[in-house]
Amino acid sequence: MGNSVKKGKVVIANENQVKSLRLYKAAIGDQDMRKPEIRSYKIDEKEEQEFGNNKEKSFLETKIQQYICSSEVVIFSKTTCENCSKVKDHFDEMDISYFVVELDQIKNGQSLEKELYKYTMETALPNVFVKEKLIGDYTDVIQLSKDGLFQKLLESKNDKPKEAGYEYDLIVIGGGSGGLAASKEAAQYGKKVLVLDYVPPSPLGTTWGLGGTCVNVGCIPKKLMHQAALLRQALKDSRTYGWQFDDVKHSWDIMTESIQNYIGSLNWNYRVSLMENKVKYENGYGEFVEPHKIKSTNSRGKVKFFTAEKFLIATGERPRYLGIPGDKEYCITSDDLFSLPYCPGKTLVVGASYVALECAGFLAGLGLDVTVMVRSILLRGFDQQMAEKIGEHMDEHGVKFIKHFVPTKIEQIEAGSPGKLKVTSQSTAGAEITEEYNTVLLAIGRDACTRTIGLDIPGVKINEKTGKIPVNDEEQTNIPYIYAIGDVLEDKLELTPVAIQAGRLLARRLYGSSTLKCDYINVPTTVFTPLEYGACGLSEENAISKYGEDNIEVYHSYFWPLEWTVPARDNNKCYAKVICNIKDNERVVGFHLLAPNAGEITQGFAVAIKCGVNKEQLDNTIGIHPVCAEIFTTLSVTKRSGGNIMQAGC
Ligand code: FAD
Ligand code: NA7
Repeated sequence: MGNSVKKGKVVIANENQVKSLRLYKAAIGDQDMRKPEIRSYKIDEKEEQEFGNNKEKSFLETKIQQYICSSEVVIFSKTTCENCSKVKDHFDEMDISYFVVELDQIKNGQSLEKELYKYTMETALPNVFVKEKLIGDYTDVIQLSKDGLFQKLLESKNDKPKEAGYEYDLIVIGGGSGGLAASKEAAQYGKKVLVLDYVPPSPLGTTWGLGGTCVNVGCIPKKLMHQAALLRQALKDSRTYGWQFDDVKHSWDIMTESIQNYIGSLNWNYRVSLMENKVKYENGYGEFVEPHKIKSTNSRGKVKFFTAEKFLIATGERPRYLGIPGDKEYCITSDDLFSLPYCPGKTLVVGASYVALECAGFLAGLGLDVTVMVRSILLRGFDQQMAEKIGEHMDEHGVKFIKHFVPTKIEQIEAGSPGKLKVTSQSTAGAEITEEYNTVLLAIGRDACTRTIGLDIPGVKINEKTGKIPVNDEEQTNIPYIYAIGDVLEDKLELTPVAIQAGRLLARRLYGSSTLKCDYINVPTTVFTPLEYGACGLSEENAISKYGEDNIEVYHSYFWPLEWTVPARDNNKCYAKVICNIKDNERVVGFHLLAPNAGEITQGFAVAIKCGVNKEQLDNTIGIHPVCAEIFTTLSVTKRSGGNIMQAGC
């Protein structure tokens, strides 16, 4: 072989192959692929099993395509082949990362080798591909290196999608918090961007408009219903402040209509803003049909196809079901609650994480009879002392808790709006109970929408158990031209501002000159239970396991908001706690607050924590009187001391 790069040296067997090859060539083109971070990696066990079970030619073809696309440098090799070892040693010496497919280490590697031959016409291994082009074998690589052409080839860039035959620079699957932010940002750099958004109806038929979970069935309607519930408390308090009124009633219909009208305006604004930013929007369900090609299917079943150089998966999550008789027929989830056309009545909320407790909190706050069924603990993953205090407060305000039970059967006793349901549940110790409710709301977690979007076609890896997508610190999946952000990510926080930040920064890195990565540390958050819980940084449990109990100091105090003193309610139920790392000048590593408007307060302190605030600086800050947040400037009692933390006066 000569010393030039060989392009498209392929044996064509039949017309179909010509077509698929042409599509493939058009699709892969000359991509701007990043150097993988891992020096070299090999096929894992799962893929090995796939080979064991699948000898279909199309499967092998797809696999070869995936491997060739999977890294800038790809080596098809055998562990027993001398030249293969030499080429790997050569790349190691040159400090070049590569993806190696060891054909003698995978089941049916022989079948793969035969299929590979049709691509390369090379009988001898290794077969080395660089930027998806066949380079040749060991001697070709050495020759290119000697001529200084190998490094040039690696450094060469060509990111013109049209020349490569793509319609778009970027296709974003999912028009929620993350997808919309990323698409608009990418378009700011003059990139041609398509967003696909589609909402498969819930089992009860609920669906909604553009904007994703947060706007339609998450943060926005949740916070507004929380506000509706807080107003009831404010009405109660207002009597001691002199307000007089009779006969106050709440209308579920008016509340949901007002909230849904507002959401409708947000859906419209999103569409307008996509148009203004010249982002193409397609109301279709997206799935990969080829490594660089997406099929979009709309609600009438009409199908369109689109190609792109890069892809962003931002498909979010949908509520999980129990998998017991009657759950999908009769239960609702948060996807249905916020637009429910009738007041849910006596409600059982199943689950004990933040979605469950927030919904239970505002339903009870609206005056409904609410029970929460808890399998184990409240708010898994959050600071458990705070979680317990939230539970106590809800309990004192009328929410019932059934602990250590799970539902086993849901039966309809009476149809209606709402109807009547009989719920059979079993305790983790074995006892069975039954109870009637008008509505059963499941809030038992959410599943990532990744299993039906054809991710196996380009070869994007997901965690098989959770469906979540692992990415590197640049939100890049194992397939270099495919990225993922938001709730689909493995081990990342599931919050709207996190998805938005990750999406924006990704677009800036891909298309601008930015190198800034999303910082997932010290992200503030708030649980909108009746008594709001704001947190930033580590829980006490995590601080102890990270630094050791002796190395942290926990300052804490109860307090009584001035506004609650006149109506004489909830004395010393609000609570503030900061966790400091003693060995780092008492730097604040955990911030926790149970208070009205905890979200507003926590946001400000999150800035301080990001700047590295320590206890002395909190103490030296003059408070604003009389507000709840001033408690953080006067914390003096440590948990270790066991001192009195009840607030006696102002
Ligand atoms: P999403 O916003 O879920 O968007 C994904 C979009 O992709 C959806 O529109 C989906 O229908 C669409 N889609 C899926 N598959 C396809 C496909 N194949 N083709 C086309 N489109 C597809 N976060 C906060 O920060 N604060 C809160 O107070 C808060 N409250 C919440 C309350 C509830 C009840 C819930 C459920 C969530 C809440 N969250 C909150 C979490 C927040 O909503 C999510 O973290 C955020 O929406 C994630 O954004 P995303 O872009 O990853 O996905
Ligand atoms: P989470 O945070 O996944 O929590 C699920 C909760 O549901 C948790 O309390 C679980 O109890 C409970 N659960 C899970 N399975 C069951 C069954 N089968 N029966 C009874 N209880 C169960 O879910 P959320 O819905 O609150 O929030 C998910 C994301 O949505 C969140 O991160 C936001 O982005 C929005 P466990 O503690 O496991 O015993």
